[in-house]
Amino acid sequence: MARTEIPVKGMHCTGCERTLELALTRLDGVRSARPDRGSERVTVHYDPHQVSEERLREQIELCGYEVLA
Ligand SMILES: [Cu+2]
Repeated sequence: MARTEIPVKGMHCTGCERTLELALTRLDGVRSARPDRGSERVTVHYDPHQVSEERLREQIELCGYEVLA
């Protein structure tokens, strides 16, 4: 299991956080996703054999949020 903190711009409310949590945990291999709009980060625990960090970032962008760096 791997852990990453992805910097995300554009989360404005609990609805945004919920949207990203659901979109990420829908992916195979994602155990948990914890968006935090205060620190503008999403912490994800995932199995790198099942899903890549690149795929996690893509999923966030598909929801309309900007992934930084
Ligand atoms: Cu929102």
